[in-house]
Amino acid sequence: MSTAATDIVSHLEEVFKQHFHTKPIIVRSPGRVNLIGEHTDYNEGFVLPAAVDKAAYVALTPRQDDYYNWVAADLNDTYSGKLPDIQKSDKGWPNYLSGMVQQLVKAGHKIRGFDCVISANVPIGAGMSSSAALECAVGFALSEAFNLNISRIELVKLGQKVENEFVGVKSGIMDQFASVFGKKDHVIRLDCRSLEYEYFPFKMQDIRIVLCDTGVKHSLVATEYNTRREQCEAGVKLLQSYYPEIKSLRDVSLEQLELHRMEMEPVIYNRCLYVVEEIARLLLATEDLQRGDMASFGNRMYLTHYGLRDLYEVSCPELDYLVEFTEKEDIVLGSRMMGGGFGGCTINLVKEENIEAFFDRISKAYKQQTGINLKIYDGKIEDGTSVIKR
Ligand code: GAF
Repeated sequence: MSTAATDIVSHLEEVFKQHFHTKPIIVRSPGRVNLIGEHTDYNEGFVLPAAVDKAAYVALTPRQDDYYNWVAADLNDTYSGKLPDIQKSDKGWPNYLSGMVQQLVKAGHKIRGFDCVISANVPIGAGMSSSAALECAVGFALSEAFNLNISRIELVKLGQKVENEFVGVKSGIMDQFASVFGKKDHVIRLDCRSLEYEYFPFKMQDIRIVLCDTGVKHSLVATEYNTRREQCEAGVKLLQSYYPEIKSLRDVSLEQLELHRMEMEPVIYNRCLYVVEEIARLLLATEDLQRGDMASFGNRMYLTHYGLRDLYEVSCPELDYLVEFTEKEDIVLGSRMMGGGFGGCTINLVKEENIEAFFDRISKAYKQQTGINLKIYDGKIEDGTSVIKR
């Protein structure tokens, strides 16, 4: 374990001891980066994520009654309830946990009450999927503690349902999949239709994944996200009247889209165009990766960003500034906004020899432009969900 992880686990154990008097099982589930393939998962396309070394940690023990007690160690906050009653909370953070409990019960898994402490070092609101990490960590801890034998893929699907049915975001499957199936020094190419996946080595001596956190999270993220999904579905619906075999944008070719462009509202056409291009772009980017052509991979990341900015319209001035700065200064191989959008991080591929200059120049420029201190994270690729201690 890294020093940061060891520190979190000790803190978790300490807080657990203060609140409850038993010895918990401790599990972790990581946040994720996504190299390319954004907003393609719910269109049944491909994604290329990886789990990172920042994770949600959960310490948990079963109780003999039906009370469940959550403690958020980082927030010094608590939340309790009694099964089978599960309510949404205005506090926000308990919903990712309660939502998982609800899904487990709905799926017929037998659980009783439990005591649980959580802590995380995945930055919240940075687009690195702190919520999926929490959901999967809690689901995994409950599975282990109550011997539920939940498979990894079931855990992923339950996590997605928490977002879709409890939290209210119609998100795809990428975040939970990356958190649970992550593999050290590998990216995962996931086919979001069949859920078949392949690991690709991503350990390069001379290239680092660097995340630049804008420090902003614009409002309406969930609403805008759900709207994008509806717009994609509207495009599919129109095309289905000509091509009944089409099930999602994954099945649409550029030629079909162009042929029916005039029948679509421009905004629907733009959304569909971005997704169709991005699915094709990811497949080419994976070939770049296999050939070790990271310059070409990086160029495709820029194209993804322009698509997200101009066609899909999920970027924001802060993200655009960071990406455009790297391009103007010609200091990275590739850069783009990452995740759902409207704030959070950019993901950058940076040559080792340029790392210091990159940190220095981009931090100063961003501060001058926005007044915000840029937070920079190392996107080190780690294993997915695991038990740390029993
Ligand atoms: C968010 C969602 F949770 C993912 O499912 C995915 O759609 C992503 O935005 C955009 O690619 O992280």
